[in-house]
Amino acid sequence: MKFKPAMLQVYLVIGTQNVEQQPARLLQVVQQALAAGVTAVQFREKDGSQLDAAARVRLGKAIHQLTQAADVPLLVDDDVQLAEQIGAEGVHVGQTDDTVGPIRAQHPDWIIGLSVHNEAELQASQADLPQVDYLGVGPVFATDSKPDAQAPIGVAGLQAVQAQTELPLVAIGGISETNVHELSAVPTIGVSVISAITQSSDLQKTVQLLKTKGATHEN
Ligand code: TZP
Ligand code: MG
Repeated sequence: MKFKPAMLQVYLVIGTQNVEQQPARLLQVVQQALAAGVTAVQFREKDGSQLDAAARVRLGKAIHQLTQAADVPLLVDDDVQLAEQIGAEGVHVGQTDDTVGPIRAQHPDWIIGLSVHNEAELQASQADLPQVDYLGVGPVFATDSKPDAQAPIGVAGLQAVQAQTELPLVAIGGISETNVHELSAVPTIGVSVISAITQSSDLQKTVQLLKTKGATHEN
């Protein structure tokens, strides 16, 4: 699937750690979020997952069936082999994960995203940038979903990274229905969320709100 910046409009990140370790609940959230209009999904199963390798592949394939039916890309956090086994559309890697060059060489048609915390990390990633489709930038706000998250960079921090790159950006970290409008100050971005969606009681409303207030991409 060819990358388009509009895929970043509302980007759901999810693993069983976000849904009380219940794969069935994860699939339900993904299905409802797709129906509500999310534009990308990332399967992010963190260390300490109760799923063994085979169970991750099974769950990943089940997620992929849902995303394919909705014509939405599925990316896998930080696990090239799992992405290959699932047949996912790509991977999202962090600063301490694999470098992007060899992944791109193996998978010319994948969508590849890279996490960047601030301008210093952007500079440190220069060699990888030509191989990446988009950058995930944050945490913008304080988050309860990532125990090892760095300090929030705020909208100003997001703006500072944005000023230094032409790559499409997706903001992440603590983005909610109540603060998403603050991001509209920064052009050409989308929003990536865990808890705003996994803890929503009205996914249709949540996704629409994130889409209209958070993202400025149309193409
Ligand atoms: N990377 C930076 S913050 C974060 C990740 C994966 C967690 C985002 O979760 P939430 O619940 O949307 O703050
Ligand atoms: Mg990682």
